[in-house]
Amino acid sequence: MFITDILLYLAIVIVRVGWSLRRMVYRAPLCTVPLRFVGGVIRNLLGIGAIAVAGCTSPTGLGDEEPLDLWWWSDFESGRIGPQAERQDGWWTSPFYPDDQAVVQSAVVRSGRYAVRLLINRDRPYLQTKDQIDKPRVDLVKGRDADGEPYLITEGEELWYGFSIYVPPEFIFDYKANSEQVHELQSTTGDERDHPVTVRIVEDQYVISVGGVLPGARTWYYPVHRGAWSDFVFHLRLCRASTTSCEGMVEVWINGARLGKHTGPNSTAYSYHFDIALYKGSWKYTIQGDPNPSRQESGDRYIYVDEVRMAMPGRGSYEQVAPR
Ligand SMILES: [Ca+2]
Repeated sequence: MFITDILLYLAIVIVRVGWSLRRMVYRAPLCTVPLRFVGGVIRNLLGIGAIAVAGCTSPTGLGDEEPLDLWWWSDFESGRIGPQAERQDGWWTSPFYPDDQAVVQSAVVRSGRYAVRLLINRDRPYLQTKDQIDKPRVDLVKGRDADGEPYLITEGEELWYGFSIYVPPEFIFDYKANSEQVHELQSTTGDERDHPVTVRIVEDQYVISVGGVLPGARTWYYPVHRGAWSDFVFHLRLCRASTTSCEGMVEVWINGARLGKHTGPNSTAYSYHFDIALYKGSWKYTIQGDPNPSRQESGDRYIYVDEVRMAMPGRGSYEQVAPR
C-alpha cells in the first residue's frame, strides 16, 4: 500500500514537472523560472512526506497498535477472529456453536471500524455434549490450552487488562435466575467453582465478583446502561491461600470510576484463561431439563465487545489497557 502510493505520486510529480516546464518556457518571465522550479520541487517533496506519515499512522499502516506494551489485544480491527495464538484478534471459539454467534461487524463499535457481536438464540438447541443441553453460550477465550499456550494467566503475575461491552437498547433484562455471564477468568483445571473474577448481568446490574468461593470474596454492583458502552479495567495479581507470602490483589474500574480493591487470596488454581462470553447457565430449560421461565421467550439475545487489551505481565498501566 505504502510503496504503491509513492510510485503513483512520483508518476504524478513527473507529469506535473513536465507540464510546469512547458508553461515556464512558453509563458513565464525568464527571471522567475528557477524560483518556480525550486518551489515545485519543495511542494512535491512535502506531498511525499505527507503520504509517508499517513501510511505509518493509519489503522492498517506500519505503525498500527502499540504491540510492545501489550501482551495481546483484540480491537477487532483485523476484521476477523483469528487463531488464539495470534496477538491481535486471536481467540479460541467453541466448535460446538454456530458461526453466526461471534461476528465481527461495523454497525456498533466502541472504537475504530470493527467490534464483535456475540449472540445466543432462545429457539436453538445448544448441544455442548450429547447429554448436556440448554447452556446457551458463545465464548471468546485466550489461553485455553494448558500445554503450549502462550497466554495463560499464572499465579503471581501482575496484570492489567480492559475491555468494553455494549448492551443494546432492545436487550431484555431477565430474571435473576437467568443471568448472563459476560467475563470470567477460568481455571485450566476446569473447576467450575473457581473463578477469581467474573462479570455477570443480573437483572439490570453488572455484578463483578472477586475471589470465587473463598472466604472474603467481594462483589461490586454497577447499573447496566442499555444503548451505551461500558468500559472495564482490571488490575490484579492472582494467588492461592496456600502460597507462601500470598499478595493477591484485584482492583476494578468501570467507565473510569474505581469500584474498589480486594486483597488477599483470590484463586485456587495456578493458571487461568481469559474469557469474554455471552453465557446462560440455563434458559429454555433448567439443567435438570424442566421448562425454565424467562422474560425473553424467543429470538436473539446479543451484546457487543470491543477494545480488549491485556498488558505485558508486570509492565502494564491503566492507560495502556483502558478502552479509548
Ligand atoms: Ca474496534
